[in-house]
Amino acid sequence: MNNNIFVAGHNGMVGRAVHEKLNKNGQNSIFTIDRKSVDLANPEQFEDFVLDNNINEIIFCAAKVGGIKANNDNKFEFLYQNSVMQNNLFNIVRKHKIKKLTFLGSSCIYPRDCKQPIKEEYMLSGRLEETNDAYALAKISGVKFCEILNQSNSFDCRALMPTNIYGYHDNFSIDDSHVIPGLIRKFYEAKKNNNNNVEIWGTGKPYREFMFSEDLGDAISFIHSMKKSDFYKITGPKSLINVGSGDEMQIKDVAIMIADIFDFRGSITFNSSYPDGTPRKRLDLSLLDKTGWKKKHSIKEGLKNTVDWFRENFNSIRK
Ligand code: GFB
Repeated sequence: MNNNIFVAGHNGMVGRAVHEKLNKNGQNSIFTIDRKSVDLANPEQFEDFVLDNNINEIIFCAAKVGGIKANNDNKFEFLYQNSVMQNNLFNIVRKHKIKKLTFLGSSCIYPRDCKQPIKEEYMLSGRLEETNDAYALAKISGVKFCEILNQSNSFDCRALMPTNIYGYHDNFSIDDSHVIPGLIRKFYEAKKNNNNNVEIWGTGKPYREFMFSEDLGDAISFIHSMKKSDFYKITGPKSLINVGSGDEMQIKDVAIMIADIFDFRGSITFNSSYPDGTPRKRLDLSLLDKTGWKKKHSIKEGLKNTVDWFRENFNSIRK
């Protein structure tokens, strides 16, 4: 049977990567919609869209996302907007017996001082990191909805927890972005303006695991298309699976890599009045490995591709 798959959030970095990947694969009908036409926070609009298009599968990449500062400064919005969209999603999945859902969370659902590498079973085993607890709580509720729905055999809700993502179509603003797009923007501006110093937030000591958006898009479409029995054999009914790259680095070293791509020869300073966030969140990828999926890009390639894309699209991108 041909499937009508709705990729929610196709204008965002991750949704775009998934959409492009599915379009290349080509066996199913892929549906997308702009926020101006259908607001996923509006329950009637969301439900009508699903019914009008006979949607029977959803890949849910729509979310309010941002870096450490955006998350910390706007907790209400991060909790509220993500909760409203997700509550509508799960109500629709349940009411209309949507055949398959792939839901995306984030590695920040795990406790701040979690044992490393982080296994899926560690969710809710300790306190959350404060800079992103609001976003994390919304995502934890999504994981829980998946688990609850999967208690009935008629549902198939897969909860994927990606690590820190970067890539094409990211948000390259200084204030709201994640670290890689933020630093790309800073080194680019410094080079352009002959500025000899770039300031990094925090101490530069935390570790992060970074994944290129094209690899995540590939992983999501791979996992979404797995047979139900094969997927649950790996995850069990909880359906929670980490998605990462294994490319873990200290922030200061990422800064040096980006500086090198720009051939920046000035100094890098650290402003510890900004928060570091969680010290480390390396994902355990044993379950992902069992699916047979493999990443295609090293961090070096991913960063180089992203910087090239940023340079080419500087005039039209979100800043
Ligand atoms: O990427 P990032 O904002 O997110 O920050 P988190 C990672 C680390 O980079 C932190 C440091 O230690 C920052 O202090 N950093 C250094 C910078 N310079 C910069 C800069 O110019 N911009 C930014 N943004 N950071 C987010 C969560 O946490 O991770 C979200 O807030 C989400 O909820 C996402 O889960 C994956 O990794 O700290």
